[in-house]
Amino acid sequence: MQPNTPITLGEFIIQRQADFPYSTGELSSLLSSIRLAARVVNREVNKAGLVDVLGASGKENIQGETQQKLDVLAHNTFIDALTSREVVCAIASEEEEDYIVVSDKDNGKHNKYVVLMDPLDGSSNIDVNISIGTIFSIYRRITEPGTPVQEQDLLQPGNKQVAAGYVLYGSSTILVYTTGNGVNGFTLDPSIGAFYLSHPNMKFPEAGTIYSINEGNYIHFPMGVKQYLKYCQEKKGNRPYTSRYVGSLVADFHRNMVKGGIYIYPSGTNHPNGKLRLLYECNPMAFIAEQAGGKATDGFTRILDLEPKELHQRVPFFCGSKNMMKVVETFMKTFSEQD
Ligand code: P6P
Repeated sequence: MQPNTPITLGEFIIQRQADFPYSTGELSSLLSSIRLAARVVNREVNKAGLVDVLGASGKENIQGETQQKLDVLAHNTFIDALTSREVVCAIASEEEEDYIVVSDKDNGKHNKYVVLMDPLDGSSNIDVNISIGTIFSIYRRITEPGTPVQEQDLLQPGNKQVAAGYVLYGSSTILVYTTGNGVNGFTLDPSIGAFYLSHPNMKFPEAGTIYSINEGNYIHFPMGVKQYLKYCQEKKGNRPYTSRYVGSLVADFHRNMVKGGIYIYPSGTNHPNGKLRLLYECNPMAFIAEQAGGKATDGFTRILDLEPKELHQRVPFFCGSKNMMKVVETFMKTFSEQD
């Protein structure tokens, strides 16, 4: 190993655990299981194109095995990895209507954490080779160890998260996460399956010029968003705004966090509560955004303070550089009476 080789994700998790002397290692173990599943999903995502090239009907993969839809495969991979480590009592996934009880037993391990996740967000982009992502959110259970898991263990406000992160399967694969002490990004070296610290202490630039929104929905937008877009398009000066929208939340979010920008999926006449899910898309991304010095609201209220009502609840989502968020929220407040 070269002397200046960056620290691996595994070493980082252990190092950070040492920072918490009372930590008993379960969260570290949980994060390691996510690391393992990300490597497996990355391998399958990178093969997806090959299946299409071989003209497989999508029913068989190149080894003749039954081809699972990639998002179901990602779901199963993360579920298997999380349930094998005995530190998770329940899991909620975009792919399952109800949450999965892993175990109620109080064996001193099982009773600690719940995980909510979108195993493969933006999977409609797979067949056009556009980046996709996994999003995860981690809480401590509320109910007593050894008692049955209840919905309240899953329906917690985002401000109770103990960790959150995403995996972006892009030109390279990067795992970005926070445990409430800043945001760090780890890039996968697929040749040896190690994630290396490539983006230490990530910060949203306070200002930015990129806005990410599906302008095809313009006629459905609230007046505040329509006026904000007008402002962006008329903004003169040496840094005019740029529209960048991949159609994959993790890709748009990550680019905006690196370069400075804002992502908006507002409510509209076609999406009365917006499209994105509060528990396993907005809350984890909002936790990361705030830890990186950014901001996330539903246009009016901090995402992390929203009280969840049901597992797959949708909310409007505005997230990004603080200065851009201030401007769009001013438009939302000013024009909210006109909707
Ligand atoms: P639209 C993908 O389906 C997703 O949940 C996000 O990843 C993405 O930002 C958004 O929906 C795209 O939605 O309506 O613009 O196609």
